[in-house]
Amino acid sequence: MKGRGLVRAGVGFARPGGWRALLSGWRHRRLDARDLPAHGAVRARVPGMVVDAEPRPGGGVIRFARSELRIRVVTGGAVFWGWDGAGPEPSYALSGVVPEPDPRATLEPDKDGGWRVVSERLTVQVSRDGAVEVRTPGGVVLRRDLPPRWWEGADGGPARWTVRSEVSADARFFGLGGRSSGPRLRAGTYRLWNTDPGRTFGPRDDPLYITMPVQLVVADAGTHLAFYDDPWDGRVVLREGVEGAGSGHDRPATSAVHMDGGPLRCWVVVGTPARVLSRWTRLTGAPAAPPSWALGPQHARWGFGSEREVRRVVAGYRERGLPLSALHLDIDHYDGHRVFTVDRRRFPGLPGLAEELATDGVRLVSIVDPAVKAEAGGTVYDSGVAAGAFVRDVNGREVRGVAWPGVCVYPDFTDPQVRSWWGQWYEERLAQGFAGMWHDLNEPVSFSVFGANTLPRSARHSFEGRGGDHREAHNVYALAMARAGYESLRRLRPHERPFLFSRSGWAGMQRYGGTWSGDVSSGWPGLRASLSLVLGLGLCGVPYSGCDVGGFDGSPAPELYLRWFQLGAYLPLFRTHSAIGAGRREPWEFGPDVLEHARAALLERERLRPYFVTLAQLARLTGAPYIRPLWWGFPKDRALRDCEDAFLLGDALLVAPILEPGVRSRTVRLPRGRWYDTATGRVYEGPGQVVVDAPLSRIPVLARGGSVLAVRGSDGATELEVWAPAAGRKGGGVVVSGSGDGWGRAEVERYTTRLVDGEVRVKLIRGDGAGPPKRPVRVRGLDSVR
Ligand code: NBV
Repeated sequence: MKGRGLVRAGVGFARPGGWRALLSGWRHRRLDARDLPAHGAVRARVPGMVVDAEPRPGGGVIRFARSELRIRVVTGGAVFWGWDGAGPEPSYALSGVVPEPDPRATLEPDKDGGWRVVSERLTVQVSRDGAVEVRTPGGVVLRRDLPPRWWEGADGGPARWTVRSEVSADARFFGLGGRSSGPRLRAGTYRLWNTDPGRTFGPRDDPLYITMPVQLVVADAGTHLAFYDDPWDGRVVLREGVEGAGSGHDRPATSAVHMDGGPLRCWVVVGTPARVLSRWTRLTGAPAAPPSWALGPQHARWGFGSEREVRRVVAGYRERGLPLSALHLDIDHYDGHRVFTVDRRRFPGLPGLAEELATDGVRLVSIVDPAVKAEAGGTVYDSGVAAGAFVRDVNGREVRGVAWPGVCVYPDFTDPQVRSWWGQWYEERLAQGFAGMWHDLNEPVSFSVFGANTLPRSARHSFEGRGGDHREAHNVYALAMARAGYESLRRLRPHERPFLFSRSGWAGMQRYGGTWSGDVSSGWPGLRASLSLVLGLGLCGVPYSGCDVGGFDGSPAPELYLRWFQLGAYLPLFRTHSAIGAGRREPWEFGPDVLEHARAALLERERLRPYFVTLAQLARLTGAPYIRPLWWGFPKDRALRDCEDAFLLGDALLVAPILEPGVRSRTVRLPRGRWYDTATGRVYEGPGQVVVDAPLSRIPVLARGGSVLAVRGSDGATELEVWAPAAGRKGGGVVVSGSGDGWGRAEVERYTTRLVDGEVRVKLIRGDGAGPPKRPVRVRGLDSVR
């Protein structure tokens, strides 16, 4: 980690703080010293030897000398196990309904004195001393958790625990939230503590705003996801495996999870990547599908500063014929940086401005910070005090921190009443004309000159009435805030799908909305980090995200801006944004060539809008992220597993962004099948590597032979773009439409494609057979194959 030193510096903007941040850091440290038990001398505990076992639905309880293990296989290929009596609930990650135990799973003794739970899709083998293996029905070991160790807290403090797991030597790790290097996670230590890095970040900065104990493991033996459902602070140490290490034996890849407290419980989901994500999002909740306008191009800036400037920028888009779907207002539109207020001098008529922009098809989105200025007489503060909404210390006194408005207090979103209290304030935002919410600084951040830039670990939280402290609440703070916002928007605007995205979060955050990169640094490494982050989050079940196109700070060179823009156009959240004092990010600010190429990217994004709508709905229905690593359909292809510089957009497209300066062509690794360069029509056969052109005007995008994708035709109606299948091969695709921005039923159309006598036949699959497509069809690529 570079320079995560004592004093945090801004990037062309000054963070507030000074003596306040110094004092606040010092106070937080004092509170923790007073209110948290110190870790005394402790001895490690292991489960000991097996004693007996008792069947229960889906598995059973296996008792050991010093612990007990509950195992429950649930329907559809997932298994839960919990040590020391831990059950699946309470959990902030789960969507509420714990799936039914699989009635066919049976608990059986094994010949070595251990036990196993056998089910249709997996077997869980438990050794006499408490190692837990997950095996395929064919007996191949996917994961082996060695017996855990606990360190009981002296003075009744929480027990820390460690689990070391082995997976096969060829396995690759993905996930752990939004990480800046990857998406493949190399050997190293990854902390599980949501963190504002306090400055812009690049590829090696870790941790960042979203961490989660979710690992996706892809190996020849199969794919699985392991989730240790524990929000406490912790770290994961990954080590890569070595095939044929010493005397020809493989050295397994390993993961060691160390947690500072909380339950030791784990969910494992096995299957193909698509199945795993589907199962995972059924457990933790379907990803919210944003309204279709949130799939269009968006623009933000910290520091528009006035209504006049907003009008000027929006007019700039209109006059140049550049599509724009939403414009985001940052904290500079607040009165003195106070949440749920408006600076009336600079923004005298917000609802009117919103109406005016709406006539241009532009929605307004508002930033929402959780910290509330601690000032008697402040409307939000007074109402929060009356509602008992703010986080307190052990003695019941408000815990104060420092954020943009100055000295602040923090709502306790783990309290259901506080969530409803907070939610009422969204009415104020809607009344100002905002159509969507952008949650920021919810790690949560309290500026500090030293120590952690968050709340003290001893701060008390409600935990739905159970009680707990910030060590447990920290990582779920933003998730619970997102819940407050989402539920309130649903109540206030019951006929509209909420648009909400949040900088921080945890497992399950997709239920309420999406996220974005946060303050990615403006440079080529930042561009690469953005892609890693978005891909990695998708594999954790959070499909809707994007990055600050152009980077948050500084002034990107025109080429960097353009390449970033061209990548951004294929990410779910496509938004230009930058810091106060940073250079401009409007496409016309980089010269006429960049403007023309950016226009092409914007128009292509709009042409693909029906495809993005389809992907948003498919993410909701199946958990499949919009953008996926190249190995998605071929997890056994090792070359694809290591490929990090290209991705699939849905089933149909492969996008190969340019991530370095001066590059005008690049190699692209292709998964199996036929691929067309969508710009030149050239046809390629995968698997393999090809070199494709990447002039400044575009980044390479390839279409899969046989695919069907929904695009916007010149008359605005949705039509089908069909890429010719290879002779003798079938293809197909799905179009989901019909739900607009509301809750109407999404209609799913399934198509098949075939090449017959040199013609492409497209059929709509219906319950009673197949029929003609419902929409105009445009066949592409046929010339290349004739
Ligand atoms: O609200 C100001 C910024 C925002 O523009 C950015 O996108 C967030 O990630 N915010 C962080 C707070 C200040 C950061 C220095």
